[in-house]
Amino acid sequence: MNDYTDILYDVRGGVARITINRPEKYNAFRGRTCDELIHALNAASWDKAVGVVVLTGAGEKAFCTGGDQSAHDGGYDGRGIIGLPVEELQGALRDCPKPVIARVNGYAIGGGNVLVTCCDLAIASDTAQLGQVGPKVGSVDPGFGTALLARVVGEKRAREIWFLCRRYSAADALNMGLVNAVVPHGELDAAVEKWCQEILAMSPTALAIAKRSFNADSDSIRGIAGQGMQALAMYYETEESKEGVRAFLEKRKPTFRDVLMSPSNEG
Ligand code: 2NE
Repeated sequence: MNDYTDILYDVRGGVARITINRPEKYNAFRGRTCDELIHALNAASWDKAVGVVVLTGAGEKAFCTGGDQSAHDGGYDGRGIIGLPVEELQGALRDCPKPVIARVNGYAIGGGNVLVTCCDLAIASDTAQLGQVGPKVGSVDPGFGTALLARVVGEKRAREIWFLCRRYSAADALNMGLVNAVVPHGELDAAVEKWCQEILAMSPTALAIAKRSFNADSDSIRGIAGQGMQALAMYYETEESKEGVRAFLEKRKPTFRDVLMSPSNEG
Protein backbone atom coordinates (compact mmCIF):
# COMPACT_ATOMS: atom_id res chain seq x y z
CA MET A 1 0.00 0.00 0.00
CA ASN A 2 1.96 3.01 -1.24
CA ASP A 3 -0.89 4.91 -2.83
CA TYR A 4 -1.95 6.76 0.30
CA THR A 5 -5.05 8.93 -0.04
CA ASP A 6 -5.71 9.90 3.60
CA ILE A 7 -2.18 10.51 4.89
CA LEU A 8 1.14 11.94 3.76
CA TYR A 9 4.36 10.05 4.45
CA ASP A 10 7.76 11.61 4.13
CA VAL A 11 11.22 10.55 5.31
CA ARG A 12 13.98 13.17 5.46
CA GLY A 13 17.13 13.45 7.54
CA GLY A 14 16.27 10.55 9.82
CA VAL A 15 12.74 11.83 10.55
CA ALA A 16 9.59 10.10 9.30
CA ARG A 17 6.70 12.55 9.15
CA ILE A 18 3.21 11.05 9.08
CA THR A 19 0.44 13.58 8.42
CA ILE A 20 -3.28 12.83 8.56
CA ASN A 21 -4.40 14.63 5.41
CA ARG A 22 -8.13 15.16 5.80
CA PRO A 23 -8.28 18.83 6.83
CA GLU A 24 -11.83 19.18 5.47
CA LYS A 25 -12.87 16.65 8.15
CA TYR A 26 -10.69 18.23 10.83
CA ASN A 27 -8.37 15.25 10.25
CA ALA A 28 -10.91 12.76 11.57
CA PHE A 29 -10.01 9.18 10.67
CA ARG A 30 -12.11 6.68 8.74
CA GLY A 31 -11.25 2.98 8.31
CA ARG A 32 -8.87 3.64 5.43
CA THR A 33 -7.07 6.38 7.37
CA CYS A 34 -6.33 3.95 10.20
CA ASP A 35 -5.04 1.31 7.77
CA GLU A 36 -2.75 3.83 6.07
CA LEU A 37 -1.45 5.10 9.43
CA ILE A 38 -0.71 1.52 10.53
CA HIS A 39 1.09 0.84 7.25
CA ALA A 40 3.20 4.01 7.50
CA LEU A 41 4.07 3.37 11.15
CA ASN A 42 5.22 -0.15 10.25
CA ALA A 43 7.32 1.25 7.38
CA ALA A 44 8.95 3.81 9.68
CA SER A 45 9.45 1.17 12.37
CA TRP A 46 11.65 -1.04 10.21
CA ASP A 47 13.38 1.58 8.06
CA LYS A 48 16.91 1.90 9.43
CA ALA A 49 17.14 5.40 7.97
CA VAL A 50 14.42 6.53 10.39
CA GLY A 51 15.35 7.45 13.96
CA VAL A 52 12.26 9.33 15.07
CA VAL A 53 8.65 9.63 13.89
CA VAL A 54 6.47 12.75 13.92
CA LEU A 55 2.68 12.34 13.78
CA THR A 56 0.58 15.37 12.91
CA GLY A 57 -2.48 16.68 11.06
CA ALA A 58 -2.66 18.72 7.87
CA GLY A 59 -3.62 22.39 8.02
CA GLU A 60 -3.87 24.81 10.90
CA LYS A 61 -7.08 23.72 12.59
CA ALA A 62 -6.71 20.14 13.76
CA PHE A 63 -4.24 17.47 14.78
CA CYS A 64 -7.01 14.85 14.69
CA THR A 65 -10.64 14.81 15.86
CA GLY A 66 -11.00 11.02 16.19
CA GLY A 67 -13.44 8.81 14.32
CA ASP A 68 -15.07 10.35 11.24
CA GLN A 69 -18.68 10.77 12.32
CA SER A 70 -19.84 11.07 8.72
CA ALA A 71 -18.53 7.52 8.14
CA HIS A 72 -20.27 6.18 11.26
CA ASP A 73 -23.65 4.50 11.10
CA GLY A 74 -23.84 2.08 14.00
CA GLY A 75 -20.26 1.08 13.16
CA TYR A 76 -17.53 2.61 10.98
CA ASP A 77 -16.60 1.96 7.36
CA GLY A 78 -13.48 -0.16 7.78
CA ARG A 79 -12.35 -3.48 9.19
CA GLY A 80 -11.95 -4.70 12.75
CA ILE A 81 -14.21 -5.07 15.77
CA ILE A 82 -15.89 -1.66 15.37
CA GLY A 83 -15.11 -1.04 11.68
CA LEU A 84 -12.17 1.16 12.66
CA PRO A 85 -8.95 -0.62 13.67
CA VAL A 86 -8.06 1.99 16.31
CA GLU A 87 -6.73 -0.54 18.80
CA GLU A 88 -4.32 -1.79 16.09
CA LEU A 89 -3.32 1.80 15.31
CA GLN A 90 -2.64 2.54 18.96
CA GLY A 91 -0.66 -0.71 19.16
CA ALA A 92 1.40 0.32 16.10
CA LEU A 93 2.34 3.60 17.82
CA ARG A 94 3.49 1.68 20.86
CA ASP A 95 5.21 -1.12 18.92
CA CYS A 96 7.23 1.30 16.78
CA PRO A 97 10.75 0.92 18.22
CA LYS A 98 11.49 4.62 17.66
CA PRO A 99 10.21 7.58 19.67
CA VAL A 100 6.97 8.94 18.19
CA ILE A 101 6.31 12.64 18.73
CA ALA A 102 2.80 14.08 18.40
CA ARG A 103 3.02 17.51 16.74
CA VAL A 104 -0.24 18.88 18.10
CA ASN A 105 -1.11 21.71 15.73
CA GLY A 106 -4.79 22.24 16.68
CA TYR A 107 -7.74 20.24 17.96
CA ALA A 108 -6.79 16.86 19.44
CA ILE A 109 -10.26 15.60 20.27
CA GLY A 110 -11.73 12.13 20.90
CA GLY A 111 -9.59 9.48 19.21
CA GLY A 112 -7.18 12.30 18.31
CA ASN A 113 -6.52 12.91 21.98
CA VAL A 114 -5.99 9.16 22.39
CA LEU A 115 -3.32 9.29 19.69
CA VAL A 116 -1.58 12.06 21.67
CA THR A 117 -1.85 9.87 24.77
CA CYS A 118 -0.27 6.91 22.94
CA CYS A 119 2.58 8.89 21.37
CA ASP A 120 5.80 8.85 23.38
CA LEU A 121 6.11 12.63 23.42
CA ALA A 122 3.83 15.52 22.51
CA ILE A 123 4.66 19.09 21.56
CA ALA A 124 1.67 21.41 21.24
CA SER A 125 1.00 24.72 19.58
CA ASP A 126 -0.39 27.29 22.02
CA THR A 127 -3.56 27.24 19.87
CA ALA A 128 -4.20 23.53 20.44
CA GLN A 129 -7.23 22.26 22.33
CA LEU A 130 -7.41 18.75 23.69
CA GLY A 131 -10.11 16.56 25.17
CA GLN A 132 -12.39 13.55 24.95
CA VAL A 133 -15.93 13.68 23.54
CA GLY A 134 -17.11 10.06 23.54
CA PRO A 135 -19.90 10.30 26.12
CA LYS A 136 -21.15 13.43 24.31
CA VAL A 137 -21.36 11.68 20.93
CA GLY A 138 -22.30 8.09 21.85
CA SER A 139 -18.83 6.58 21.99
CA VAL A 140 -15.91 5.74 24.25
CA ASP A 141 -12.33 4.65 23.60
CA PRO A 142 -11.83 1.94 26.23
CA GLY A 143 -8.26 0.78 26.80
CA PHE A 144 -5.46 3.18 26.02
CA GLY A 145 -7.98 6.05 25.79
CA THR A 146 -9.01 5.57 29.41
CA ALA A 147 -6.54 3.40 31.33
CA LEU A 148 -3.36 4.79 29.73
CA LEU A 149 -4.71 8.32 30.04
CA ALA A 150 -5.11 7.71 33.78
CA ARG A 151 -1.44 6.73 33.98
CA VAL A 152 -0.48 9.86 32.07
CA VAL A 153 -2.60 12.49 33.88
CA GLY A 154 -3.75 10.65 37.03
CA GLU A 155 -7.02 8.86 37.83
CA LYS A 156 -9.07 11.86 38.95
CA ARG A 157 -8.09 14.01 35.96
CA ALA A 158 -8.68 11.16 33.49
CA ARG A 159 -12.15 10.58 34.89
CA GLU A 160 -12.88 14.32 34.72
CA ILE A 161 -11.73 14.38 31.09
CA TRP A 162 -14.06 11.52 30.18
CA PHE A 163 -17.05 12.32 32.39
CA LEU A 164 -17.28 16.05 31.63
CA CYS A 165 -15.97 16.09 28.05
CA ARG A 166 -14.48 19.57 28.42
CA ARG A 167 -11.94 21.08 26.08
CA TYR A 168 -8.54 21.87 27.58
CA SER A 169 -6.07 24.48 26.40
CA ALA A 170 -2.52 23.50 25.54
CA ALA A 171 -1.42 25.17 28.78
CA ASP A 172 -3.89 23.00 30.76
CA ALA A 173 -2.60 19.91 28.93
CA LEU A 174 0.96 20.82 29.87
CA ASN A 175 -0.02 21.27 33.52
CA MET A 176 -1.57 17.82 33.65
CA GLY A 177 1.32 16.13 31.83
CA LEU A 178 -0.61 15.29 28.67
CA VAL A 179 1.94 17.16 26.54
CA ASN A 180 5.66 17.75 27.10
CA ALA A 181 5.90 21.31 25.83
CA VAL A 182 3.79 24.17 24.49
CA VAL A 183 5.22 26.67 22.04
CA PRO A 184 3.88 29.64 20.08
CA HIS A 185 2.12 28.34 16.97
CA GLY A 186 4.72 29.83 14.61
CA GLU A 187 7.53 28.05 16.46
CA LEU A 188 5.97 24.57 16.43
CA ASP A 189 8.02 23.14 13.56
CA ALA A 190 11.29 24.54 14.93
CA ALA A 191 10.56 23.05 18.35
CA VAL A 192 9.66 19.64 16.91
CA GLU A 193 12.80 19.71 14.75
CA LYS A 194 14.96 20.53 17.79
CA TRP A 195 13.53 17.59 19.75
CA CYS A 196 14.03 15.31 16.72
CA GLN A 197 17.67 16.34 16.35
CA GLU A 198 18.33 15.69 20.06
CA ILE A 199 16.77 12.23 19.73
CA LEU A 200 18.72 11.47 16.54
CA ALA A 201 21.96 12.01 18.47
CA MET A 202 21.08 9.13 20.82
CA SER A 203 21.77 5.40 20.47
CA PRO A 204 18.79 3.95 18.49
CA THR A 205 19.01 0.60 20.25
CA ALA A 206 19.09 2.15 23.72
CA LEU A 207 16.00 4.18 22.78
CA ALA A 208 14.22 1.07 21.50
CA ILE A 209 14.96 -0.83 24.70
CA ALA A 210 13.85 2.11 26.83
CA LYS A 211 10.59 2.46 24.89
CA ARG A 212 9.81 -1.25 25.10
CA SER A 213 10.51 -1.27 28.83
CA PHE A 214 8.15 1.69 29.40
CA ASN A 215 5.53 -0.17 27.34
CA ALA A 216 5.96 -3.46 29.17
CA ASP A 217 4.58 -1.92 32.33
CA SER A 218 1.32 -0.80 30.68
CA ASP A 219 0.85 -3.41 27.94
CA SER A 220 -1.90 -5.21 29.84
CA ILE A 221 -4.06 -2.27 28.72
CA ARG A 222 -4.05 -3.90 25.27
CA GLY A 223 -6.26 -6.65 26.69
CA ILE A 224 -8.63 -4.07 28.16
CA ALA A 225 -8.82 -2.39 24.74
CA GLY A 226 -9.73 -5.63 22.95
CA GLN A 227 -12.44 -6.41 25.46
CA GLY A 228 -13.66 -2.81 25.46
CA MET A 229 -13.95 -2.71 21.66
CA GLN A 230 -16.16 -5.80 21.75
CA ALA A 231 -18.48 -3.98 24.16
CA LEU A 232 -18.28 -0.82 22.06
CA ALA A 233 -19.41 -2.70 18.93
CA MET A 234 -22.57 -3.72 20.81
CA TYR A 235 -23.05 -0.21 22.22
CA TYR A 236 -22.90 1.23 18.68
CA GLU A 237 -25.99 -0.85 17.83
CA THR A 238 -28.07 0.91 20.50
CA GLU A 239 -30.38 3.89 20.00
CA GLU A 240 -28.51 5.64 22.81
CA SER A 241 -25.23 5.62 20.86
CA LYS A 242 -26.92 6.41 17.54
CA GLU A 243 -28.55 9.45 19.15
CA GLY A 244 -25.06 10.81 19.91
CA VAL A 245 -23.89 10.49 16.31
CA ARG A 246 -27.14 11.96 14.93
CA ALA A 247 -26.98 14.91 17.32
CA PHE A 248 -23.38 15.69 16.35
CA LEU A 249 -24.18 15.59 12.63
CA GLU A 250 -27.36 17.64 13.14
CA LYS A 251 -25.45 20.14 15.33
CA ARG A 252 -27.84 19.82 18.28
CA LYS A 253 -27.65 18.62 21.87
CA PRO A 254 -28.18 14.86 22.28
CA THR A 255 -31.11 13.59 24.36
CA PHE A 256 -29.51 10.43 25.76
CA ARG A 257 -31.64 10.21 28.87
CA ASP A 258 -34.91 10.49 26.92
CA VAL A 259 -33.75 7.64 24.67
CA LEU A 260 -32.72 5.53 27.68
CA MET A 261 -36.09 6.06 29.39
CA SER A 262 -38.23 5.55 26.28
CA PRO A 263 -40.66 2.57 26.42
CA SER A 264 -38.71 0.72 23.71
CA ASN A 265 -35.75 0.55 26.11
CA GLU A 266 -37.72 -0.95 29.00
CA GLY A 267 -37.32 -4.49 29.49
C1 2NE B 1 -13.28 19.51 16.78
C2 2NE B 1 -14.48 20.24 17.37
C3 2NE B 1 -14.23 20.51 18.86
C4 2NE B 1 -14.60 21.57 16.61
O1 2NE B 1 -15.71 22.28 17.07
P1 2NE B 1 -16.18 23.60 16.31
O2 2NE B 1 -17.40 24.08 17.04
O3 2NE B 1 -15.03 24.54 16.17
O4 2NE B 1 -16.54 23.19 14.81
P2 2NE B 1 -17.62 22.13 14.29
O5 2NE B 1 -18.68 22.84 13.54
O6 2NE B 1 -18.07 21.20 15.36
O7 2NE B 1 -16.70 21.27 13.27
C5 2NE B 1 -16.18 21.85 12.10
C6 2NE B 1 -16.39 20.91 10.93
O8 2NE B 1 -15.59 19.75 11.12
C7 2NE B 1 -16.41 18.59 11.12
C8 2NE B 1 -17.77 19.10 11.61
O9 2NE B 1 -18.81 18.22 11.26
C9 2NE B 1 -17.84 20.42 10.85
O10 2NE B 1 -18.16 20.18 9.50
P3 2NE B 1 -19.06 21.21 8.65
O11 2NE B 1 -20.37 21.40 9.39
O12 2NE B 1 -18.26 22.49 8.60
O13 2NE B 1 -19.23 20.56 7.32
N1 2NE B 1 -15.86 17.59 12.04
C10 2NE B 1 -15.18 17.83 13.18
N2 2NE B 1 -14.86 16.69 13.77
C11 2NE B 1 -15.34 15.70 12.97
C12 2NE B 1 -15.34 14.29 13.06
N3 2NE B 1 -14.73 13.64 14.08
N4 2NE B 1 -15.94 13.61 12.09
C13 2NE B 1 -16.55 14.22 11.06
N5 2NE B 1 -16.59 15.56 10.92
C14 2NE B 1 -15.99 16.28 11.87
C15 2NE B 1 -15.79 19.44 17.18
O14 2NE B 1 -16.11 19.36 15.81
C16 2NE B 1 -15.71 18.09 17.78
O15 2NE B 1 -15.92 17.91 18.96
N6 2NE B 1 -15.37 17.06 16.93
C17 2NE B 1 -15.18 15.71 17.40
C18 2NE B 1 -16.35 14.90 16.96
C19 2NE B 1 -16.31 13.46 17.32
O16 2NE B 1 -17.39 12.98 17.62
N7 2NE B 1 -15.22 12.66 17.22
C20 2NE B 1 -15.22 11.23 17.33
C21 2NE B 1 -15.22 10.75 18.78
S1 2NE B 1 -15.34 8.99 18.93
C22 2NE B 1 -13.75 8.44 18.52
O17 2NE B 1 -12.90 9.21 18.19
C23 2NE B 1 -13.52 6.97 18.59
C24 2NE B 1 -12.47 6.46 19.32
O18 2NE B 1 -11.65 7.27 19.95
C25 2NE B 1 -12.29 5.07 19.42
C26 2NE B 1 -13.15 4.23 18.81
C27 2NE B 1 -14.17 4.75 18.06
C28 2NE B 1 -14.36 6.11 17.96
